[in-house]
Amino acid sequence: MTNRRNFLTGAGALTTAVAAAAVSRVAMAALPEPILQTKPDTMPPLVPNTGRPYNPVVTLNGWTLPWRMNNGVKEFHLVAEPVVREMSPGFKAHLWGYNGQSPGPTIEVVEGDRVRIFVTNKLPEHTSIHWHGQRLPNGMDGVTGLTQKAIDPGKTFVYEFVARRPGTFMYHPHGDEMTQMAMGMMGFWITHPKAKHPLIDEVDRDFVFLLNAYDIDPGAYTPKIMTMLDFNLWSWNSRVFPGIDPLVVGKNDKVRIRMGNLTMTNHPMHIHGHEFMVTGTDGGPTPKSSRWPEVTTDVAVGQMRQIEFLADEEGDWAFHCHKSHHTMNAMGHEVPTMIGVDHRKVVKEITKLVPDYMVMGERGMADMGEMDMPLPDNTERMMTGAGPFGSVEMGGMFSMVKVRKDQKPGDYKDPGWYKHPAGTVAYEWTGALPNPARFASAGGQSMKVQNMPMREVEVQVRKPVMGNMKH
Ligand SMILES: [Cu+2]
Repeated sequence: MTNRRNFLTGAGALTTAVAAAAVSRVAMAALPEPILQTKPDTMPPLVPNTGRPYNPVVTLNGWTLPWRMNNGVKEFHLVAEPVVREMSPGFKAHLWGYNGQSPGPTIEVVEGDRVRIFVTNKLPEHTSIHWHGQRLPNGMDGVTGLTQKAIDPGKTFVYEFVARRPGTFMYHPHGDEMTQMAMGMMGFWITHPKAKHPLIDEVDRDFVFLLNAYDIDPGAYTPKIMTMLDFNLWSWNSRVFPGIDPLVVGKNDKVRIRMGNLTMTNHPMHIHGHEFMVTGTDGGPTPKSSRWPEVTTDVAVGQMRQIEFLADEEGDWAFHCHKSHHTMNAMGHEVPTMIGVDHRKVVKEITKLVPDYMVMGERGMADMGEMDMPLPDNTERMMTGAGPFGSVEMGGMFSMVKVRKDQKPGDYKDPGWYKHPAGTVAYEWTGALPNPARFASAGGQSMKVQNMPMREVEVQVRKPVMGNMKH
Protein backbone atom coordinates (compact mmCIF):
# COMPACT_ATOMS: atom_id res chain seq x y z
CA MET A 1 0.00 0.00 0.00
CA THR A 2 2.79 2.37 0.88
CA ASN A 3 4.32 1.72 -2.51
CA ARG A 4 1.09 2.43 -4.25
CA ARG A 5 0.31 5.61 -2.38
CA ASN A 6 3.80 6.91 -3.06
CA PHE A 7 3.43 6.08 -6.69
CA LEU A 8 0.07 7.77 -7.08
CA THR A 9 1.41 10.94 -5.54
CA GLY A 10 4.42 10.62 -7.80
CA ALA A 11 2.29 9.93 -10.87
CA GLY A 12 0.06 12.93 -10.20
CA ALA A 13 3.07 15.16 -9.81
CA LEU A 14 4.64 13.74 -12.93
CA THR A 15 1.53 14.19 -15.07
CA THR A 16 1.25 17.80 -13.94
CA ALA A 17 4.92 18.37 -14.73
CA VAL A 18 4.52 16.88 -18.19
CA ALA A 19 1.42 18.93 -18.93
CA ALA A 20 3.05 22.13 -17.68
CA ALA A 21 6.34 21.76 -19.51
CA ALA A 22 5.02 19.75 -22.47
CA VAL A 23 8.34 17.94 -22.83
CA SER A 24 6.99 14.64 -24.06
CA ARG A 25 10.31 13.46 -25.45
CA VAL A 26 11.99 13.80 -22.08
CA ALA A 27 9.13 11.95 -20.41
CA MET A 28 9.31 9.21 -23.03
CA ALA A 29 12.99 8.74 -22.37
CA ALA A 30 12.29 7.58 -18.82
CA LEU A 31 10.43 4.37 -18.08
CA PRO A 32 7.73 4.49 -15.46
CA GLU A 33 9.19 3.31 -12.18
CA PRO A 34 8.11 -0.33 -11.63
CA ILE A 35 5.74 -0.71 -8.69
CA LEU A 36 6.25 -3.83 -6.58
CA GLN A 37 3.92 -5.54 -4.18
CA THR A 38 5.00 -8.34 -1.90
CA LYS A 39 2.04 -8.73 0.46
CA PRO A 40 -0.48 -11.44 -0.45
CA ASP A 41 -3.45 -9.53 1.01
CA THR A 42 -6.46 -8.42 -1.01
CA MET A 43 -5.74 -4.77 -1.77
CA PRO A 44 -8.62 -2.29 -1.87
CA PRO A 45 -9.80 -1.24 -5.34
CA LEU A 46 -7.51 1.27 -7.06
CA VAL A 47 -9.73 4.27 -7.71
CA PRO A 48 -8.46 6.04 -10.85
CA ASN A 49 -7.12 9.55 -10.25
CA THR A 50 -6.18 10.17 -13.87
CA GLY A 51 -7.78 9.25 -17.18
CA ARG A 52 -11.45 8.34 -17.70
CA PRO A 53 -13.38 7.32 -14.57
CA TYR A 54 -14.61 3.75 -13.96
CA ASN A 55 -15.64 1.45 -11.11
CA PRO A 56 -12.49 -0.51 -10.22
CA VAL A 57 -12.37 -4.25 -9.56
CA VAL A 58 -11.01 -6.04 -6.48
CA THR A 59 -8.36 -8.69 -7.14
CA LEU A 60 -8.69 -11.50 -4.60
CA ASN A 61 -5.39 -11.72 -2.69
CA GLY A 62 -3.95 -9.39 -5.27
CA TRP A 63 -3.73 -5.81 -6.49
CA THR A 64 -4.09 -3.47 -9.46
CA LEU A 65 -1.04 -1.97 -11.17
CA PRO A 66 -0.88 1.84 -10.98
CA TRP A 67 -0.09 3.67 -14.21
CA ARG A 68 1.09 7.07 -15.28
CA MET A 69 -0.49 9.24 -17.96
CA ASN A 70 2.01 10.37 -20.55
CA ASN A 71 0.57 12.65 -23.23
CA GLY A 72 -2.74 10.83 -23.25
CA VAL A 73 -1.17 7.36 -23.11
CA LYS A 74 -1.60 5.10 -20.09
CA GLU A 75 1.84 3.68 -19.26
CA PHE A 76 2.40 0.54 -17.20
CA HIS A 77 5.63 -1.21 -16.30
CA LEU A 78 5.60 -4.98 -15.79
CA VAL A 79 8.71 -6.74 -14.51
CA ALA A 80 8.89 -10.50 -15.10
CA GLU A 81 10.91 -11.94 -12.21
CA PRO A 82 11.29 -14.76 -9.65
CA VAL A 83 9.04 -14.15 -6.64
CA VAL A 84 8.27 -15.75 -3.29
CA ARG A 85 4.53 -16.22 -2.94
CA GLU A 86 2.91 -17.05 0.35
CA MET A 87 0.27 -19.53 -0.88
CA SER A 88 -1.31 -19.71 2.57
CA PRO A 89 -0.05 -18.64 5.98
CA GLY A 90 3.10 -20.62 6.74
CA PHE A 91 3.51 -22.04 3.24
CA LYS A 92 5.69 -20.27 0.69
CA ALA A 93 6.38 -21.16 -2.92
CA HIS A 94 9.24 -20.02 -5.11
CA LEU A 95 7.45 -18.94 -8.29
CA TRP A 96 7.93 -16.66 -11.25
CA GLY A 97 5.60 -13.71 -11.59
CA TYR A 98 5.39 -10.00 -12.22
CA ASN A 99 6.25 -7.05 -9.96
CA GLY A 100 6.85 -9.10 -6.83
CA GLN A 101 3.83 -11.40 -7.03
CA SER A 102 2.27 -14.37 -8.75
CA PRO A 103 -0.10 -13.75 -10.35
CA GLY A 104 0.96 -10.39 -11.67
CA PRO A 105 -1.05 -7.26 -10.87
CA THR A 106 -4.40 -6.67 -12.54
CA ILE A 107 -4.31 -4.06 -15.30
CA GLU A 108 -7.41 -1.86 -15.57
CA VAL A 109 -8.07 0.47 -18.48
CA VAL A 110 -11.07 2.01 -20.22
CA GLU A 111 -12.38 1.18 -23.68
CA GLY A 112 -10.61 3.44 -26.17
CA ASP A 113 -7.57 4.03 -23.93
CA ARG A 114 -4.20 4.18 -25.65
CA VAL A 115 -1.99 1.86 -23.64
CA ARG A 116 1.80 1.44 -23.49
CA ILE A 117 3.21 -1.45 -21.44
CA PHE A 118 6.93 -1.72 -20.73
CA VAL A 119 7.96 -5.31 -20.00
CA THR A 120 11.33 -5.86 -18.34
CA ASN A 121 12.63 -9.42 -18.17
CA LYS A 122 14.49 -10.33 -14.97
CA LEU A 123 14.02 -14.07 -15.46
CA PRO A 124 16.92 -16.42 -16.26
CA GLU A 125 15.37 -17.15 -19.66
CA HIS A 126 13.56 -15.26 -22.41
CA THR A 127 9.86 -14.45 -22.23
CA SER A 128 7.09 -12.44 -23.93
CA ILE A 129 3.56 -11.40 -23.00
CA HIS A 130 0.46 -12.42 -24.89
CA TRP A 131 -2.61 -10.23 -24.27
CA HIS A 132 -5.18 -13.04 -24.24
CA GLY A 133 -8.47 -12.04 -25.90
CA GLN A 134 -7.55 -8.53 -27.02
CA ARG A 135 -8.10 -6.92 -30.40
CA LEU A 136 -4.72 -5.45 -31.30
CA PRO A 137 -2.18 -5.14 -34.12
CA ASN A 138 -0.74 -8.57 -34.90
CA GLY A 139 2.79 -7.50 -33.94
CA MET A 140 1.60 -6.67 -30.40
CA ASP A 141 0.11 -10.13 -29.77
CA GLY A 142 3.21 -11.38 -27.95
CA VAL A 143 3.85 -14.76 -29.54
CA THR A 144 7.60 -15.44 -29.35
CA GLY A 145 9.05 -16.22 -32.75
CA LEU A 146 5.76 -15.62 -34.59
CA THR A 147 4.94 -11.97 -33.97
CA GLN A 148 8.03 -10.69 -32.15
CA LYS A 149 11.54 -11.55 -31.02
CA ALA A 150 11.74 -13.09 -27.55
CA ILE A 151 12.51 -10.66 -24.72
CA ASP A 152 15.91 -11.87 -23.57
CA PRO A 153 16.97 -11.68 -19.91
CA GLY A 154 17.79 -8.09 -18.99
CA LYS A 155 15.90 -6.58 -21.94
CA THR A 156 12.80 -4.36 -21.92
CA PHE A 157 10.18 -4.46 -24.68
CA VAL A 158 7.32 -2.05 -25.30
CA TYR A 159 3.77 -3.09 -26.26
CA GLU A 160 1.43 -0.40 -27.57
CA PHE A 161 -2.20 -0.71 -28.55
CA VAL A 162 -5.66 0.74 -28.06
CA ALA A 163 -7.97 -1.17 -25.70
CA ARG A 164 -10.63 -1.59 -28.34
CA ARG A 165 -13.36 -3.64 -26.75
CA PRO A 166 -14.59 -3.71 -23.15
CA GLY A 167 -14.29 -7.00 -21.30
CA THR A 168 -12.17 -9.26 -19.15
CA PHE A 169 -8.85 -10.50 -20.49
CA MET A 170 -5.78 -12.29 -19.24
CA TYR A 171 -2.08 -11.91 -19.88
CA HIS A 172 0.57 -14.63 -19.84
CA PRO A 173 3.89 -15.50 -21.52
CA HIS A 174 3.91 -17.00 -25.01
CA GLY A 175 7.46 -18.34 -24.95
CA ASP A 176 8.36 -21.49 -23.01
CA GLU A 177 4.75 -21.30 -21.95
CA MET A 178 4.56 -24.63 -20.14
CA THR A 179 7.40 -23.72 -17.79
CA GLN A 180 6.45 -20.12 -17.27
CA MET A 181 2.77 -20.75 -16.58
CA ALA A 182 3.55 -23.74 -14.32
CA MET A 183 5.77 -21.28 -12.42
CA GLY A 184 2.92 -18.79 -11.96
CA MET A 185 3.29 -16.17 -14.70
CA MET A 186 -0.13 -14.74 -15.47
CA GLY A 187 -2.38 -11.81 -14.71
CA PHE A 188 -5.77 -10.24 -15.34
CA TRP A 189 -6.69 -7.35 -17.59
CA ILE A 190 -9.99 -5.46 -17.35
CA THR A 191 -11.16 -3.04 -20.03
CA HIS A 192 -14.07 -1.06 -18.57
CA PRO A 193 -16.76 0.30 -20.91
CA LYS A 194 -16.31 4.01 -21.68
CA ALA A 195 -20.04 4.74 -21.41
CA LYS A 196 -23.18 2.95 -20.30
CA HIS A 197 -23.18 -0.37 -22.15
CA PRO A 198 -26.45 -2.23 -22.81
CA LEU A 199 -24.91 -5.58 -21.82
CA ILE A 200 -22.64 -4.47 -18.97
CA ASP A 201 -24.47 -3.64 -15.75
CA GLU A 202 -23.09 -1.45 -13.03
CA VAL A 203 -22.38 -3.53 -9.93
CA ASP A 204 -21.62 -2.84 -6.28
CA ARG A 205 -18.76 -5.36 -6.01
CA ASP A 206 -16.58 -6.65 -8.83
CA PHE A 207 -14.11 -9.43 -7.96
CA VAL A 208 -11.47 -11.03 -10.18
CA PHE A 209 -9.24 -14.04 -9.75
CA LEU A 210 -7.34 -16.56 -11.84
CA LEU A 211 -7.64 -20.30 -11.41
CA ASN A 212 -4.12 -21.74 -11.35
CA ALA A 213 -2.43 -24.94 -10.21
CA TYR A 214 0.97 -26.06 -8.96
CA ASP A 215 2.74 -29.32 -8.30
CA ILE A 216 4.98 -28.79 -5.30
CA ASP A 217 6.23 -31.84 -3.41
CA PRO A 218 5.67 -31.76 0.35
CA GLY A 219 8.64 -29.97 1.87
CA ALA A 220 9.71 -28.41 -1.45
CA TYR A 221 9.44 -24.78 -2.58
CA THR A 222 9.59 -24.90 -6.38
CA PRO A 223 6.83 -26.29 -8.62
CA LYS A 224 7.51 -29.27 -10.86
CA ILE A 225 7.04 -27.88 -14.34
CA MET A 226 6.58 -31.11 -16.32
CA THR A 227 3.32 -32.03 -14.57
CA MET A 228 0.37 -32.20 -16.95
CA LEU A 229 -2.58 -33.34 -14.82
CA ASP A 230 -1.52 -34.45 -11.36
CA PHE A 231 -1.17 -31.04 -9.74
CA ASN A 232 -1.39 -31.08 -5.96
CA LEU A 233 -2.15 -27.42 -5.26
CA TRP A 234 -5.30 -26.01 -6.84
CA SER A 235 -5.27 -22.31 -6.28
CA TRP A 236 -6.97 -19.00 -6.90
CA ASN A 237 -4.45 -16.27 -7.60
CA SER A 238 -1.70 -18.60 -6.33
CA ARG A 239 -3.40 -18.97 -2.92
CA VAL A 240 -5.01 -22.09 -1.46
CA PHE A 241 -7.74 -22.26 1.16
CA PRO A 242 -7.55 -21.38 4.05
CA GLY A 243 -5.22 -18.74 2.56
CA ILE A 244 -7.89 -17.34 0.21
CA ASP A 245 -9.69 -14.24 1.44
CA PRO A 246 -13.49 -14.28 1.58
CA LEU A 247 -15.47 -12.29 -0.98
CA VAL A 248 -17.13 -9.76 1.33
CA VAL A 249 -20.33 -8.09 0.12
CA GLY A 250 -23.26 -6.13 1.49
CA LYS A 251 -26.77 -7.57 1.55
CA ASN A 252 -28.61 -6.75 -1.71
CA ASP A 253 -25.36 -5.80 -3.44
CA LYS A 254 -25.14 -6.68 -7.10
CA VAL A 255 -22.00 -8.79 -7.32
CA ARG A 256 -19.83 -9.66 -10.31
CA ILE A 257 -17.08 -12.30 -10.19
CA ARG A 258 -14.69 -12.76 -13.11
CA MET A 259 -12.70 -16.02 -13.16
CA GLY A 260 -10.04 -16.97 -15.72
CA ASN A 261 -8.71 -20.51 -16.00
CA LEU A 262 -5.01 -20.94 -16.79
CA THR A 263 -4.70 -24.49 -15.42
CA MET A 264 -4.71 -27.63 -17.56
CA THR A 265 -8.19 -28.85 -16.59
CA ASN A 266 -11.70 -27.42 -16.26
CA HIS A 267 -13.20 -26.10 -13.03
CA PRO A 268 -16.96 -26.22 -12.36
CA MET A 269 -17.35 -23.18 -10.12
CA HIS A 270 -20.20 -23.51 -7.65
CA ILE A 271 -21.94 -21.05 -5.35
CA HIS A 272 -24.17 -21.82 -2.36
CA GLY A 273 -27.41 -20.05 -1.46
CA HIS A 274 -27.76 -17.94 -4.64
CA GLU A 275 -28.22 -18.32 -8.39
CA PHE A 276 -26.06 -16.44 -10.88
CA MET A 277 -26.06 -15.67 -14.59
CA VAL A 278 -23.01 -15.92 -16.84
CA THR A 279 -22.89 -12.37 -18.20
CA GLY A 280 -19.58 -12.50 -20.05
CA THR A 281 -16.80 -14.63 -21.52
CA ASP A 282 -13.38 -13.69 -22.88
CA GLY A 283 -15.29 -12.87 -26.06
CA GLY A 284 -17.14 -10.07 -24.30
CA PRO A 285 -20.52 -9.59 -22.64
CA THR A 286 -23.04 -12.32 -23.51
CA PRO A 287 -26.34 -11.42 -25.23
CA LYS A 288 -29.18 -11.20 -22.69
CA SER A 289 -31.11 -13.91 -24.56
CA SER A 290 -28.28 -16.39 -23.86
CA ARG A 291 -28.35 -16.00 -20.08
CA TRP A 292 -30.04 -18.43 -17.68
CA PRO A 293 -29.77 -19.03 -13.95
CA GLU A 294 -27.10 -21.45 -12.71
CA VAL A 295 -25.44 -22.39 -9.45
CA THR A 296 -22.42 -23.99 -11.17
CA THR A 297 -20.61 -22.93 -14.31
CA ASP A 298 -17.73 -24.74 -15.90
CA VAL A 299 -14.67 -22.65 -16.66
CA ALA A 300 -12.75 -24.57 -19.30
CA VAL A 301 -9.03 -24.31 -19.94
CA GLY A 302 -8.04 -20.92 -21.32
CA GLN A 303 -11.50 -19.47 -20.66
CA MET A 304 -12.89 -16.61 -18.61
CA ARG A 305 -16.36 -16.65 -17.12
CA GLN A 306 -18.02 -13.62 -15.61
CA ILE A 307 -20.93 -14.31 -13.27
CA GLU A 308 -23.41 -11.93 -11.64
CA PHE A 309 -25.94 -12.27 -8.85
CA LEU A 310 -27.90 -10.34 -6.28
CA ALA A 311 -26.50 -11.14 -2.83
CA ASP A 312 -29.82 -11.10 -1.04
CA GLU A 313 -29.28 -13.93 1.45
CA GLU A 314 -27.19 -13.21 4.52
CA GLY A 315 -24.60 -15.73 5.62
CA ASP A 316 -21.22 -17.31 4.92
CA TRP A 317 -21.84 -19.04 1.62
CA ALA A 318 -19.32 -21.56 0.34
CA PHE A 319 -17.98 -20.80 -3.13
CA HIS A 320 -15.70 -23.40 -4.64
CA CYS A 321 -14.65 -25.64 -7.50
CA HIS A 322 -16.97 -28.64 -7.52
CA LYS A 323 -14.23 -31.14 -8.37
CA SER A 324 -13.69 -32.49 -4.88
CA HIS A 325 -10.00 -33.19 -5.58
CA HIS A 326 -9.55 -29.47 -6.18
CA THR A 327 -10.66 -28.59 -2.66
CA MET A 328 -7.80 -30.59 -1.17
CA ASN A 329 -4.20 -29.49 -0.77
CA ALA A 330 -1.04 -31.53 -1.33
CA MET A 331 -1.79 -35.23 -1.07
CA GLY A 332 -0.41 -38.38 -2.57
CA HIS A 333 -2.86 -39.67 -5.16
CA GLU A 334 -1.47 -43.21 -5.03
CA VAL A 335 -3.05 -43.82 -1.63
CA PRO A 336 -5.44 -46.79 -1.69
CA THR A 337 -8.93 -46.46 -0.22
CA MET A 338 -8.84 -47.73 3.35
CA ILE A 339 -12.48 -47.18 4.33
CA GLY A 340 -13.76 -50.29 6.07
CA VAL A 341 -10.33 -51.90 6.46
CA ASP A 342 -9.64 -52.60 10.11
CA HIS A 343 -5.94 -51.99 10.73
CA ARG A 344 -5.89 -52.19 14.48
CA LYS A 345 -3.94 -55.42 14.69
CA VAL A 346 -1.39 -54.59 12.03
CA VAL A 347 -0.87 -51.03 13.35
CA LYS A 348 0.01 -52.45 16.75
CA GLU A 349 2.70 -54.59 15.17
CA ILE A 350 4.10 -51.79 12.98
CA THR A 351 4.14 -49.29 15.86
CA LYS A 352 6.66 -51.53 17.62
CA LEU A 353 9.06 -50.74 14.75
CA VAL A 354 7.85 -47.26 13.64
CA PRO A 355 6.42 -45.40 16.64
CA ASP A 356 4.83 -42.57 14.55
CA TYR A 357 3.11 -44.93 12.10
CA MET A 358 -0.39 -43.84 11.18
CA VAL A 359 -3.08 -45.26 8.93
CA MET A 360 -4.87 -42.83 6.64
CA GLY A 361 -8.53 -42.95 5.88
CA GLU A 362 -9.84 -45.97 7.81
CA ARG A 363 -13.10 -44.20 8.57
CA GLY A 364 -12.96 -41.77 5.63
CA MET A 365 -10.64 -38.79 5.26
CA ALA A 366 -12.39 -36.34 7.60
CA ASP A 367 -9.83 -37.03 10.34
CA MET A 368 -7.22 -35.35 8.17
CA GLY A 369 -8.83 -31.96 8.74
CA GLU A 370 -8.20 -32.06 12.45
CA MET A 371 -5.17 -34.28 12.76
CA ASP A 372 -2.02 -32.51 13.81
CA MET A 373 0.52 -34.83 12.27
CA PRO A 374 4.17 -34.05 11.71
CA LEU A 375 4.73 -32.80 8.14
CA PRO A 376 7.89 -31.79 6.32
CA ASP A 377 8.63 -28.05 6.67
CA ASN A 378 6.77 -25.84 4.19
CA THR A 379 3.97 -28.31 3.45
CA GLU A 380 0.41 -27.14 3.03
CA ARG A 381 -2.02 -29.32 5.02
CA MET A 382 -4.44 -31.36 2.94
CA MET A 383 -7.70 -29.95 4.17
CA THR A 384 -7.93 -27.38 6.91
CA GLY A 385 -9.67 -24.13 7.59
CA ALA A 386 -11.33 -23.83 10.98
CA GLY A 387 -14.92 -22.63 10.86
CA PRO A 388 -17.19 -21.66 13.76
CA PHE A 389 -18.40 -25.28 14.03
CA GLY A 390 -15.07 -27.09 13.55
CA SER A 391 -12.84 -27.96 10.62
CA VAL A 392 -14.25 -27.02 7.22
CA GLU A 393 -12.34 -29.97 5.72
CA MET A 394 -11.53 -28.03 2.57
CA GLY A 395 -8.39 -26.80 0.90
CA GLY A 396 -7.41 -25.56 -2.55
CA MET A 397 -10.07 -23.81 -4.64
CA PHE A 398 -12.45 -22.84 -1.84
CA SER A 399 -13.58 -19.62 -0.24
CA MET A 400 -16.77 -17.96 0.95
CA VAL A 401 -19.06 -15.18 -0.18
CA LYS A 402 -19.83 -13.39 3.08
CA VAL A 403 -23.10 -11.47 2.80
CA ARG A 404 -23.80 -8.98 5.60
CA LYS A 405 -26.57 -6.42 5.91
CA ASP A 406 -24.35 -3.94 7.77
CA GLN A 407 -21.33 -4.17 5.41
CA LYS A 408 -20.65 -0.61 4.22
CA PRO A 409 -20.18 0.10 0.51
CA GLY A 410 -16.49 -0.23 -0.35
CA ASP A 411 -15.69 -2.09 2.88
CA TYR A 412 -13.98 -5.43 2.13
CA LYS A 413 -12.85 -6.19 5.67
CA ASP A 414 -13.67 -9.73 6.85
CA PRO A 415 -16.70 -9.34 9.14
CA GLY A 416 -15.93 -12.61 10.97
CA TRP A 417 -18.30 -15.56 11.11
CA TYR A 418 -21.99 -15.16 10.40
CA LYS A 419 -24.18 -15.08 13.51
CA HIS A 420 -27.08 -17.34 12.65
CA PRO A 421 -30.47 -16.23 13.97
CA ALA A 422 -31.80 -18.60 16.63
CA GLY A 423 -33.46 -21.68 15.20
CA THR A 424 -31.80 -21.48 11.75
CA VAL A 425 -28.90 -23.92 12.20
CA ALA A 426 -29.12 -27.68 11.53
CA TYR A 427 -29.35 -29.38 14.90
CA GLU A 428 -28.92 -32.77 16.47
CA TRP A 429 -31.94 -34.99 16.93
CA THR A 430 -31.99 -36.26 20.48
CA GLY A 431 -35.33 -38.12 20.51
CA ALA A 432 -35.83 -41.83 19.99
CA LEU A 433 -34.92 -43.31 16.60
CA PRO A 434 -37.58 -45.51 14.96
CA ASN A 435 -36.62 -48.87 13.49
CA PRO A 436 -35.74 -48.53 9.81
CA ALA A 437 -38.82 -49.07 7.68
CA ARG A 438 -37.98 -51.52 4.95
CA PHE A 439 -39.55 -51.15 1.54
CA ALA A 440 -42.57 -53.48 1.53
CA SER A 441 -42.10 -54.93 -1.95
CA ALA A 442 -40.45 -58.30 -2.20
CA GLY A 443 -38.81 -57.10 -5.41
CA GLY A 444 -38.42 -59.22 -8.47
CA GLN A 445 -39.68 -56.73 -11.04
CA SER A 446 -36.35 -56.20 -12.70
CA MET A 447 -35.70 -57.96 -15.97
CA LYS A 448 -33.82 -61.20 -15.66
CA VAL A 449 -30.53 -61.51 -17.49
CA GLN A 450 -31.01 -64.25 -20.05
CA ASN A 451 -29.07 -67.51 -19.81
CA MET A 452 -27.13 -66.32 -16.80
CA PRO A 453 -27.82 -67.92 -13.47
CA MET A 454 -28.01 -65.28 -10.73
CA ARG A 455 -25.49 -65.61 -7.96
CA GLU A 456 -25.59 -63.97 -4.59
CA VAL A 457 -22.29 -62.13 -4.14
CA GLU A 458 -21.35 -60.38 -0.96
CA VAL A 459 -19.00 -57.42 -1.38
CA GLN A 460 -15.63 -58.37 0.01
CA VAL A 461 -13.06 -56.01 1.40
CA ARG A 462 -10.13 -56.37 -0.93
CA LYS A 463 -6.61 -56.02 0.35
CA PRO A 464 -5.19 -52.83 -1.16
CA VAL A 465 -2.25 -53.29 -3.50
CA MET A 466 0.11 -50.34 -3.57
CA GLY A 467 1.32 -49.14 -6.92
CA ASN A 468 -1.47 -50.17 -9.27
CA MET A 469 -4.42 -48.35 -7.76
CA LYS A 470 -4.39 -45.02 -9.50
CA HIS A 471 -7.38 -42.77 -8.99
CU1 LIG B 1 -11.32 -27.48 -10.09
